[in-house]
Amino acid sequence: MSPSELAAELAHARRRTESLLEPLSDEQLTRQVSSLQSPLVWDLAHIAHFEELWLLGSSRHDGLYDASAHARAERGALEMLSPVEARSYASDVRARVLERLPELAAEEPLVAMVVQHELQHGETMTQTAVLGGYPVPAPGRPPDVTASGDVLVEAGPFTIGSDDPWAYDNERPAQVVDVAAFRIDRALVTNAEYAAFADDAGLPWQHSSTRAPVEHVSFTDAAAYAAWAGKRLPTEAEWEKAATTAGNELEHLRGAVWQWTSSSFGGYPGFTAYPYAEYSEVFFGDAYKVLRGGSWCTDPLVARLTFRNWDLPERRQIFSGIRCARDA
Ligand code: AVJ
Ligand code: FE
Repeated sequence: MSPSELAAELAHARRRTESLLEPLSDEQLTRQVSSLQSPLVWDLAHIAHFEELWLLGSSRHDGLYDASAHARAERGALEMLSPVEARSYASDVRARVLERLPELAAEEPLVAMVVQHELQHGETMTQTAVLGGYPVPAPGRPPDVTASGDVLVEAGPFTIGSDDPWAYDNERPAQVVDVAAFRIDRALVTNAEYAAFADDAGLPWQHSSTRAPVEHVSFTDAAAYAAWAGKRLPTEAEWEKAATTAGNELEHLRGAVWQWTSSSFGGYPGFTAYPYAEYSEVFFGDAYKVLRGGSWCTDPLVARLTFRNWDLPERRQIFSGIRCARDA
């Protein structure tokens, strides 16, 4: 991408951040609404800190806005920049980045990471807004399910991952993998379907919008639902193969809810951390489960078919739902 195209992507990410935060009061920006989420003003200054660190070479706020230095639950007690200070920090960093863009264009993956980092925090901040009962960006909920039935994906090789400059380290290197035949549902699981399972399992579950995809389910809930329905969750290789070879037959691949897979988060063979191990590598192992697709508030620039999201199996604050699969 040219410097001006990169500038446009940076501006797009900033507009999303600003439109999300603009309707909120200083009190809403500084309050910690959940131990799972940072105060919104921490996210804002952290976005600026990340951009300063990776695109300008060092950060004036080392430590305070380093995600690995402070657990989310503790961030409400930190001595943070105020909303007005955080906004001016972010715009000051951005102005200096724009001056350096002609040189930075040679390091497109770094700029791509910074743009996508801001967009991903936009989704994290939207989770916070939902938990806090604050105004959230449109559409505010996933679109209704209309599809039914499933699709057979024949056995055979396909290319998983991506070597695109915008792909994260955890998507690289693209490689051919073999996948046995399987079937995958065309539709996401609806609230009505999930309610029948919850009723049987004695789980508390209430939702008025029966045709909407179920949202805010944990991995554990999703796997239990799939087993109850006589199905299973897809592996992430199955999900990506279905998405890239039969994607037009699957409803709401992205733009509705993230879809849990049965896969743990790990590096593909040949993985190398870029630009730092704390982005992906420290989360590799059995603890984290992979989600694929994208939600109603995931920016299309992030919601690539190769993009890998991850969270702990008990987490429900994310916009997560279910698409089932089964053996062919
Ligand atoms: C990819 C959503 C799991 O929020 O921990 C934000 C994204 N990484 N800042 C996360 C991220 C660094 C990441 N997820
Ligand atoms: Fe971050």
